[in-house]
Amino acid sequence: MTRSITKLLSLFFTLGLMSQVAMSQKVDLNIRYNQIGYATGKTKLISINSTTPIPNINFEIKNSSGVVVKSGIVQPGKFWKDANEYVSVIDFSELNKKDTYTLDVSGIQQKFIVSDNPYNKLALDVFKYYYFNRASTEITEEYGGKWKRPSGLNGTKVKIHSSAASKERPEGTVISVDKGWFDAGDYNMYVTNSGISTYTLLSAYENFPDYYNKKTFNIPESTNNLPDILDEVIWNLDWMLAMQDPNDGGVYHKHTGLRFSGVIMPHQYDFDRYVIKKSTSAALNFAAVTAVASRIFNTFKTKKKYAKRLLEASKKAYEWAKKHPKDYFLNPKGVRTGQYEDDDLKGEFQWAATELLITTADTSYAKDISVASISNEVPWWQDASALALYSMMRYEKQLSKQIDVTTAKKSFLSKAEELKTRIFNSPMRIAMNGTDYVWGSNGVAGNQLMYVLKAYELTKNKSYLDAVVIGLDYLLGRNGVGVSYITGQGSNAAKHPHHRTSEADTIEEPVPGMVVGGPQPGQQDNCEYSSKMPAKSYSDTWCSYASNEVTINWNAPIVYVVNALQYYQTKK
Ligand code: 9MR
Ligand code: 9MR
Repeated sequence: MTRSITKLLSLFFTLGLMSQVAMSQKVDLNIRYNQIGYATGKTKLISINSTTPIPNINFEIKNSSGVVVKSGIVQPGKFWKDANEYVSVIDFSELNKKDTYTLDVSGIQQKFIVSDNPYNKLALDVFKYYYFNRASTEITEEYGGKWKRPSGLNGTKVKIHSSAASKERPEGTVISVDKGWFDAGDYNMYVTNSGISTYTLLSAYENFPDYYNKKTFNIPESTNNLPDILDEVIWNLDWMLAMQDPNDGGVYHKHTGLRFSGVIMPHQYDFDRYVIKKSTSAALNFAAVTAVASRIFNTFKTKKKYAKRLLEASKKAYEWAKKHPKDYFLNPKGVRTGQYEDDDLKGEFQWAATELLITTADTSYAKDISVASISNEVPWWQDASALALYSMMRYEKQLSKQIDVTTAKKSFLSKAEELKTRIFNSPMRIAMNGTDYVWGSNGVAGNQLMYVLKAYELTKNKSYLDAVVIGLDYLLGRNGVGVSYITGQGSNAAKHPHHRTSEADTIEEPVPGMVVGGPQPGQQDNCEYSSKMPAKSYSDTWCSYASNEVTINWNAPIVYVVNALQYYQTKK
């Protein structure tokens, strides 16, 4: 090397250093991390996010005694288009001593936790959400702590709405429709959304019976001889059963007032309540869930009768749907509560037929199944298709003579692989991407993780489990806004969910364990947001029902995933 080049290089180097110092002072750096803590023995990531390219700067991690246990250079970030941010990821997987550590990046510090089982409280709280949202019962201090409240929405005097009138049940007929979980921040109940939510909890039990047989969640039924998760599900199943018209097997789409109530506690609710219009979507969701429930309860001596009743109800609802394949729901005039509309029910037909085939072994249901036509997209309330694939994978052997499980497996694994690849390779190391930021995007995030977890259950390929562990960080703070999207979990968790009870009670903290809707650029509520970017379009305000409501369907996959992670983490 000639002298002049050396000189030139050293000049560049000095200038480079100077500009680095200048930049690190200007650059806004945000540390995004999992606020409940990282599990020993698992991959651990923190992201450094910035609106401008990230310069090469030093970082160090100290343990609780102040000893530096890791240091290095924050790599130049990759661009994350959904947030319009640059992201640099620090991988500290090798730190496996449980402790509280401090990360220091250019003078910005953040404490974080590594522990053997970070999932314990989270697993309990996300499940308990269902108990807190029970209708027709008091929440007592013993089970609800400071969120105790009087009973509300006792459903013994519900009217048949004009849209639901029949010869046997004319308009205004009073029926009893008790129990159930409130759908969300509102006090209404919808069979379609109960479909995927209740299935997900049942599926959690079906796939992890050893874990749930021993797991208590401190609910009023905890001392009986059924696993708590099934007791909780019964609370909603009893309501679903009441939503079926015994005369023809059709299922009312929803049980609501005519409009949304004000910000009140359940016991203050005083609108008239109705069952509204039967729909094909309600019948199919109902048929699928009751078929799954029937085969599970049939394994308990004390629940055989219940199992039989569920199966009969399931078959009747399915027959009704076949006779009324296109009774799509839209709000009748004068009804302004949630709609849960769906005019493409191919997936729901396949799902219901699959569950009935598994439960009854009656091959006539196999004739209604065409595996190649089942979409493998991540499921949500409007497209349950992949739930059929999940159940096919669970009963792969039993079904192999009746349907094309090989195709189902290929399709299922190809989607799981795609999601896993996104988690490992995207700038932010998450599965969320582009159009995933919809109303309820955190429900998408949860269902993506559940999908990948199911691939682990099927294949026992550890990379799927690793991906789920990393991906869960997203909901707990390693995301576009640095907020933990689950109430009560982490130092900067959502505090003002669109949840009537939490807003109307006089308790400062919201009910814990609720997954809020999450960022989405639609901003249909016209509230104040600090960004329009899809991954940052989130407002932690009561006002924001489009990004900060909670529902049974967004919590369910998180119940599934977190309890499964706890199972694998503590399994000997
Ligand atoms: O509170 C309602 C919430 O539970 C629903 O999910 C949401 C969308 O249907 O609607 C909310 O109610 C809002 C209504 O639609 C418009 N006026 C403001 C209401 C919230 O305060
Ligand atoms: O989760 C639903 C979302 O996919 C829709 O875009 C949105 C508007 O139709 O409605 C959401 O469901 C709400 C339901 O209608 C009423 N209860 C609260 C639900 C969550 O916001």
